[in-house]
Amino acid sequence: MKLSKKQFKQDFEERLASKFATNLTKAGHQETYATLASVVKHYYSSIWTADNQYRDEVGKKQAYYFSIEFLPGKLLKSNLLNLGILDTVRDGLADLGIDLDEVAKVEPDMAIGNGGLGRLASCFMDSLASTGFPANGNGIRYRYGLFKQKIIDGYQVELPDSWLDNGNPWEVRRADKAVEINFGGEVWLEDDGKGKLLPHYKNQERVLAVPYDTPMIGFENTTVNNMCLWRSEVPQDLDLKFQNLDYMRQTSMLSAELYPDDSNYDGRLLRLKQEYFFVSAGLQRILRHYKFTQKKDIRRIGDYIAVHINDTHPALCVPEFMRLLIDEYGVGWNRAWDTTVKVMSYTNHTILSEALEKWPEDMVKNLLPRLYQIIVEIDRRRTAELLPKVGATLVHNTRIIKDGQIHMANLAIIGSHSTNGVAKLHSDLLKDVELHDFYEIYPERFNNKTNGIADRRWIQISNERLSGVLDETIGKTWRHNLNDLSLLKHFKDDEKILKQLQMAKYDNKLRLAALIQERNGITVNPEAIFDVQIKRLHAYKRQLLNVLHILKLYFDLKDEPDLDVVPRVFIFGAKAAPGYHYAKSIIKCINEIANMINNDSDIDDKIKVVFLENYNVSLAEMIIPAANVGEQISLASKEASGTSNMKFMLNGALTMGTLDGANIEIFEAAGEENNFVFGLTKDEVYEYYRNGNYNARDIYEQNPIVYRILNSFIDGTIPNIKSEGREIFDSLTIYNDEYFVLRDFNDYVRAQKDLENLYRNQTAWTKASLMNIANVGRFSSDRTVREYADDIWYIKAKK
Ligand code: CRA
Repeated sequence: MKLSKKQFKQDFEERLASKFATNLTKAGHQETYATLASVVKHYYSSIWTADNQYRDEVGKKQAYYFSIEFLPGKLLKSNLLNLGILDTVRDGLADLGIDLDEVAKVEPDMAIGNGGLGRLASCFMDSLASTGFPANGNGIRYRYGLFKQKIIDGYQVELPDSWLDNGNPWEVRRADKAVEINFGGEVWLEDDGKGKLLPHYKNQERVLAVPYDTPMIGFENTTVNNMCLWRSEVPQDLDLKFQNLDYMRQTSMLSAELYPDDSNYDGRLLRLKQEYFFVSAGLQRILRHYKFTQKKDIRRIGDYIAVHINDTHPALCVPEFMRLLIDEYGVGWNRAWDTTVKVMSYTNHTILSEALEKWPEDMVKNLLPRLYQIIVEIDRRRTAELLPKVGATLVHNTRIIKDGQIHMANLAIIGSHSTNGVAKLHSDLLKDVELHDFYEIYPERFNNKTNGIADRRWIQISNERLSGVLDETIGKTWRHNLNDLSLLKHFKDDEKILKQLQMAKYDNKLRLAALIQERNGITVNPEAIFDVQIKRLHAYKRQLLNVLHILKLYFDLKDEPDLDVVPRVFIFGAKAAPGYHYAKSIIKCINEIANMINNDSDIDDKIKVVFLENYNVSLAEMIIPAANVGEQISLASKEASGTSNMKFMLNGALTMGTLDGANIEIFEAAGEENNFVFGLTKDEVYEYYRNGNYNARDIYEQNPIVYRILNSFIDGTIPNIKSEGREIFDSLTIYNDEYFVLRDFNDYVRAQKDLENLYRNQTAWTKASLMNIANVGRFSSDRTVREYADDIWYIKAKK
C-alpha cells in the first residue's frame, strides 16, 4: 500500500489522542504499541474487506487448513513488512522520538503451538497469503498458550502464558458467526415418514463456539486470508437450572489451554473435546458460508472447498463432515462420502509411535454418539467393499476400529484423497514401512511435500543486516522470489562480499552476545564459533549427543590446558513437556555442566555453554541470525523434517547434521562439502532394529573416552545432578540407549573436528556459508504451499 511518512505521523498522533486521550510525551510503551497496531489495522481493513467481497463474488475454490496449533510469534513487524510500509513507519516513528524495535517488544508472542507443527502452520499462513492463494486457517483460541519456561536452580519451571491480558489488537470477535457444538447425551434414529432415518438427541451438553478472525496479510499484494480461532463459551440461552457449575467450568476450559506436548499423545477426554470442538465449529462455519454466498447445490461443495487435516488432531473432520452433509443438509450417504474424500486431505508429521492418536471406542461413543455411529458405518462399508478385493489381512491391518480403539491416522487416510509426509525420507518411510499396508491399497493417495519456511520473517524481518548485504550484492528480487538468492553464487570468490557477509554475521553475534550477557550474565567471545541447538527437548533429537561432545572438549582441555582449540559458545534453547521427566533431567544437566565449565578458570573462554530460557519464536529470531552452526543431530528416521535447519541455512549457518528429515535435501541443495554430515543412515538404523544387535553397554565399556564422559554423570564430577545424572547414565548403559547416541558419538566427534578445522580458515568457511544461502530457495514455504495448492487442494492463486 502507498503511505507517506507525513500521513503516517498524522494518523498515529490522532489515534493516540482518540484512543488513549494522551500525547507523545506522556504515552507509555503499551499505549504506543496499541496505537500503532490500531493504525495498522485501519490500513489493512479495507484490503481485507475488499478481498472477502471479491471471494464471495467470484466464488473460487478456497482451502481451509485445520490445525490444533498455530505459532505465529509477533505480528506487528510482519504486518508492516507485508503491507510494504515497514520503513515508512520506522522512519515516521523515529521522527516522533519512538524506536519501532522497542515498541515491537511489547507485543506478546502468539504461542498457541508447541513447536515445528504449529510453526509450520504459521509459515503456511504467511506463504498462502503472500502467493495469493485463497486459503484460511482454522484452530483454537487458547486463553493460555505454551507455558513460559523459567530456569530455577538449573531446573525447568513452567509458568502460565497469559498472552491475552492486554488484549489482542489483531483479532476480530465475530459473535454473529458463533455456532453451537454438542457433546454426549443419547442419539437414536427415527424414520421421518419419507423413508429417511433422522437422528434425534437427548441430554446433550451444549457449548457455544465463537470465532475470532485474524487477518493473514499477503506480502505486497491484495490477498488477506483469515485465521479463524474458536473460543468456547456458555450459550446465552442456557437454562441454568439444568446445568451445574462443573459444566460451566468445563465449557470454558475447552479453549483454556494448549496441551504442552507435541511428541506424546495423551488420551485425555478434554483433548478429544478440543479436537471435536474446533473441527465441528470450523466445518459448520464453512458450510453456512457456502450456503449463504454461493447459493449452489450443496452436493457441489467439493468443487468449492478443500479441507486440510494437519496431523491427526483434526481427523474428526471426516465423520463430522459426513454428519453435517447427511443430517443437516440432507445429502445421501454415497454422495456425502465421495464429497468427503474429495474435500479432505491429510498430512502426517511423525512416525513416533507414542505420538499416534488412538481413542478408546467407549470414549468416542460417550462423547460423540452420532459421530461414533458414522465411524462404525464408514468402517463397516469399507470392510465389506474391500474384503473381496484386497483380502482379510490388509483390511484388518488398516481398519479404523481395532482392538477397542479408533485409529485416527487410519480414519484420516481412509477419509481423504491425499496423505503426505513432510520431507522425502519421511514420505518414503510412510510408503515403505509405517503406512505400507495403506500404500498397497491406495498408492495414488501418497505423496511428499517437503516443508518450508516463511523466508520473509526468517531473514527480511529477523536479519536486516544480512538482508542489506544481499540487496547491495544481488539486488532486491530475492525478497519476492527466494530462488534468486542463487545469484549469490557468482560472488563466492569475491573477497569483498565474503568480508561483508562476515561482518553481518559478526554484528548479529554482538547483538546475541549482549542478550546473553543481559539474560544469563555470561560474557561470550563474539569471535568464537556460535554453535546452536534450539528445538523442543526430546530424546530423539539427541541434545545429549551435543552434551557428550561438550564434555569431551572439556576433559581434553582439562588434560591439556594449552590445547589449540577454536573457542566455542554452545547455545541451547529448549522447552521440555512438563510431564517428560527424562527431558527435564537433560535440561538440568545442561545447566549444571554450563555452570561447571563457565566457572572453570582453566577453560577461560575456550568453551562457554549457554542455556537461554523460554525458547520461542522471538528468541529464535535473535539467535538464528547469529549462528555459525546449526545442530540437526536427530537419529536418522526420527525427525520427520525439521524446519529450523532451513532457517539456519537461510541465515548462513552451516549444518552439523545426520542424514535425517529435510537435512538430506539441504545437503543435496547446498552440497555436503559445505556442511558436516555424520552418523548412522536410516537403513543402518533399521538394520539394527531388524537384528536387535545394538549393545550400548559394550561401547561404554570399550571406549575409554565414552567411559570417562558417562562416569562424570554419576561420580560427582558434574556437581548437583545426583538423580538426573544417574537417570541419563542408566538410559545409555542399562536401557540400551534407545536413540543410538553412543553409536554415533565417534563419528560426531570426527565431524566436529572437521568443523573446527574449516572455521580456522575464515574465507573457506564463509564461502561454504554463502553456498548455503545461495541454495536455500527451494526451502521457502511459498514453494511448499504452491505444491499443496497444485497437487492436493486444486486451488488457484489470485493474479
Ligand atoms: N514435532 C516433526 O517432528 C516437523 C514438524 C512439521 C513434527 C518435525 O520434524 O518438521 O512436525 N511432528 O512438519 C509433529 O508435530 C505430531 O507430529 C514436530 O513438530
